[in-house]
Amino acid sequence: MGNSQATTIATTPFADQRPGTSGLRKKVEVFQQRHYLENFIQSIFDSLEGYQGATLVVGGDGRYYNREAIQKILKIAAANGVGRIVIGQSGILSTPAASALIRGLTAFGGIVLSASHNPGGPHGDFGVKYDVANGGPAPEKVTDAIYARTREITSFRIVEAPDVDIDRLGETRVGDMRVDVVDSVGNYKALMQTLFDFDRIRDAFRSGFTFTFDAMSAVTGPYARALFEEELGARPGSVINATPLPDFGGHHPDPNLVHARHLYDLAMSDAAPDLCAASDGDGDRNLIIGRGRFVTPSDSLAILAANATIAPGYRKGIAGLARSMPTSGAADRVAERLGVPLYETPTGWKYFGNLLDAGLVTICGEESAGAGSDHLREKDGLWAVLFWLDILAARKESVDAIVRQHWTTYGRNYYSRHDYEEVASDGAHALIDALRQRLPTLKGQYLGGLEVATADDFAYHDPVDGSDSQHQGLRVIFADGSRIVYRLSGTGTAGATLRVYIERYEPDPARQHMATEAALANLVSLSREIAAIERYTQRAAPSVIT
Ligand code: G16
Repeated sequence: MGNSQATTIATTPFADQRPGTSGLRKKVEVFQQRHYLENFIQSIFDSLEGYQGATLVVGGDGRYYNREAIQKILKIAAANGVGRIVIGQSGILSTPAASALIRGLTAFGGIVLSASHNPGGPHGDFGVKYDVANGGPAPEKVTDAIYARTREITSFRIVEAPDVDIDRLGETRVGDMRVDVVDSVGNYKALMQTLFDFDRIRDAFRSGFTFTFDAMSAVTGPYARALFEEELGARPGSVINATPLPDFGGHHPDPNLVHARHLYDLAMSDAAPDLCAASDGDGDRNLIIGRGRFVTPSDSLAILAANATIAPGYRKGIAGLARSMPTSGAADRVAERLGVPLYETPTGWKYFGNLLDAGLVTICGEESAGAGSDHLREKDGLWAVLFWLDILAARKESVDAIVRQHWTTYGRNYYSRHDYEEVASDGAHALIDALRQRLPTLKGQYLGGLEVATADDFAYHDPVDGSDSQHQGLRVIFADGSRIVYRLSGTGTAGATLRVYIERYEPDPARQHMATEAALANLVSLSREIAAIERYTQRAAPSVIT
């Protein structure tokens, strides 16, 4: 059957297909509406040029609707003249593994099916993200074009063909298009072996280093087993919740102190392993907790950067660091000491792509539990865990000792994020609008005893392609370097989520061991007052604190 047998099906646009921080994320029921997914996929093709005959990578985190979506994508891709699609076996590819595969195959791009750390299942979330040839999320100009297309689409093209057996490795065809079902893990594992000293980590495990990795019934299970247990010799059973489930076992696959509380409790108990770690639904986030010591994502980024040359893949040094604006300034101090530039970008991994491609940045990361490097163009959960393992194996010190020593050298950035989830969208937008208007008046004022040094609406100028992104978060920066940042999440699927990021820098080693809540108490109450959070959201307290 050839592409000539592709049929054109009439459709009508949906008004709500604007990609967010990381692709289009909606409830499964929304994606299940007739032609909803078809419209979006066709809009991707309609917005691209030059994909005919080319290779695309397709895979997802295995969540509910992954398999059905893949079959539809195959048929639409074939009808649009794609040359070849490479799929992870059973439709499984972690987000970083998809990025690595796109790069490894020099593919045209890829379609990644995931709603990341959001819950799955028939009433959970689903998502579609388009990755470009560098293996990273499509930049804004591409997602804007896709969105514009979704507003005017009138038809999509699809071939009629039997479903592909995506569980069986090997080559098959859909119409004229070649389909290769490949091992989901091998390519990624090989890449990790080039970056870290596997022998050193193996020695550490042989000498009794203890480790628990929670795959949260999500995509990293097979990768983590292959890497940690089979390759590196961690004790069998070190990887828990290792089977990817379509509903993540009913859990929220978000590796933070709320949804991975059990891991935190384990790490704080007498039975604590040397390292506890976890990753999220699609494998790009990470959680690091040593025995008795939680490492904030912002600190983790800074510590990886400061110790980078320990790992063989980074021995040559780092060109520069990047962090998203709301991420703490801990990495800035490392960059300063290393004498390399630090780039501050808007929230969203896509903003790191140009910096990495241009070789300006080697390591980057975000407060939202993401870190990564120029080895691919997504954040990478298992990479971060392997990096920590390699550093721990080399330094032969505990996580706690390494963190404390880091603070002594660089100072500590006390940091916390308060999320007001699923608040009414109108109220959340009104809060941001009202605060934005007041920003110019705040400078020089004393609030809660602190002088406001600057208050602005963060805008980013991409030094590589010259593009500008406005309205990326409201910042209130105090004279002592403390900061409160407000922005609305771009990844939620119900109502709006207000994120408030609170940070205070403490250079004095004698004052670096307070509880975070106590260290930030004044700023936290200030954060509520400045933006009148309760008045606009009817919430007296955040739903999640990380
Ligand atoms: C995505 C983006 C990240 C961002 C995070 C949270 O991560 O790739 O860059 O920090 O969302 O974004 P927001 O604050 O807008 O909700 P993931 O892990 O959800 O793909």
